[in-house]
Amino acid sequence: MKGEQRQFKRTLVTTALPYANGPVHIGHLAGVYVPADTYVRYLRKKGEEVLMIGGSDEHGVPITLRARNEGISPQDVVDRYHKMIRQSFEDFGISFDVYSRTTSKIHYETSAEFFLSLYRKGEFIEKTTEQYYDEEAEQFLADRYITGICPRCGNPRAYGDQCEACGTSLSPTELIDPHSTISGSVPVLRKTKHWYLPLDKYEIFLKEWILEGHTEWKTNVFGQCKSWLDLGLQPRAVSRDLDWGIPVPLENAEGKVLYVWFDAPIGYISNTRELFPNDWEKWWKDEETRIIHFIGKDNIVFHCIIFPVMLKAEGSFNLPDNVPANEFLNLEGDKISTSRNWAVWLHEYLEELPGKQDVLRYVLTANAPETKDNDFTWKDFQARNNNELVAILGNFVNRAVVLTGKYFEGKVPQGGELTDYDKEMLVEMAGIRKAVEKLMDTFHFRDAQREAMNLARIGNKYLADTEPWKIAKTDMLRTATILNIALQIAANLSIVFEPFLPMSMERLNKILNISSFPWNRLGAADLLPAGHILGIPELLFEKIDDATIEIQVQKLLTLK
Ligand code: B3M
Ligand code: ZN
Repeated sequence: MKGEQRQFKRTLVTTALPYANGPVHIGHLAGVYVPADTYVRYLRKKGEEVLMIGGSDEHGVPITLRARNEGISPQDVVDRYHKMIRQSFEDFGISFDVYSRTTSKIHYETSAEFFLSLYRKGEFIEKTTEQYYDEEAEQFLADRYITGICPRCGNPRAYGDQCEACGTSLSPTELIDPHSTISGSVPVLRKTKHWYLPLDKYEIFLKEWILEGHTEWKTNVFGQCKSWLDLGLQPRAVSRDLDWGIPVPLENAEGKVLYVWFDAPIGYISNTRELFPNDWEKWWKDEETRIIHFIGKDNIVFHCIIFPVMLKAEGSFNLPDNVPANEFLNLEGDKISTSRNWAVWLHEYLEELPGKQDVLRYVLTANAPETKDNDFTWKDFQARNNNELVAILGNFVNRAVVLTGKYFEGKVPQGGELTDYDKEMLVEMAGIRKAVEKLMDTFHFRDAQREAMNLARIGNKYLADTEPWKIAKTDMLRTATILNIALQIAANLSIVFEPFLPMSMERLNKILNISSFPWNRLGAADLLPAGHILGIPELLFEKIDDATIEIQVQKLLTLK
């Protein structure tokens, strides 16, 4: 499929499954869930068949680490955070069709079946290697459970997989003077058998599929894939010696579980199955379905290389059509970090700035790390709220509705003849649909939202230029024409902003006394018929003052 655009009948959107080892923060929203939700709402509004899959990733070492630190079971940890994460997403209007979890029964079954299907095809290599074992705790040690001195920089607390001081990725045997974090003892090397997925066998296929077949992928994604492929791929273990995870479904595999990155992407499939037990396959196997994975940049290799190899090896699944991964969002100039508590947590945001979900959605899209890392600052948050949402969008809509109340008793007036300026205005409005679609279809949500705001900006300028409050003194027909146009613009804004600001646009629809229009009406100058009675005017957004922002800034400063 080189170069040509394929036509698809339906779209499956998956969103990275967050680890249930902590709550979610603005970095999660900005990188994955806001763009995915915006995209899905846009497709739904266009009347397309689309499914949005989410869920919590409940396996892996970070969860067992937290459980150990808190003296509770891994199940307790994931129960707590799964609930919290799901609630935060719901609060921010992330409109999953299913949000499930990787400890579900159907996920255990689906993952085991998937593993067995590859196993029976002879896709795995079985290999015995030496790994660190804690003789006191009587268990093999995951890389994160081993600390020692970094061979590069001498940091005494480097982990078996990475030194966080100098950023080097390590393997546990490189650590000087290694210790187990479980018992503190010095680990010994012991033989252990694991199953490996031979990624190298798929190198030629991957090169053709990505480097030739998907040149349209975002450059940050394409570039990362290319450098992995240029370096050459090695077989990867898909099992671990751990007591938390999905047991390897084979005889003589006691104490072995599937590697979290093997089972987690299968979670997308399990959750589709959970939603449509009988009809799930059309979302994964029908060639008229396209799959889009929304993820952050640290997950690119898993979604563009490893999971596709798993799907390809299994043989009956579609491969992703696109993986619009984002870069990272920083906070006030520093990397967001769960362990240092350097984050804006969604549940805290909602407590402290109640009702302002759409403001955050707006700011995160306006500042989305689409092509490079970006920074969230509270000052910018305030400025975008006050200068854009309040001063442009909210102000325009309010003026149009209030003036109509004042001069035409809240009824859409019948306009008269159009001036050249009116006509120009309407032509500009008619052009917005194509412009926004082009950006949305290529995952440029930041520019798409800017284009939407531009319509409000044009509307404001139109009112400022035509000054209906002055004209009303002498020419009611001209006033009617101007306000009719302004109200049509307001109704158009409710369409174009709905994917971005769903809660506020629901309120705008109430103010305009309309139910939401389908996407293909965007650009029309006859959305509101003359005589239509508007609802009660109300401010869409309110100013955020310096004191409110100062509280947030101070809260972060105490963490420094
Ligand atoms: N839980 C990693 C992460 O949250 C991982 C994503 C899984 S997606 C299948 O970054
Ligand atoms: Zn180091």
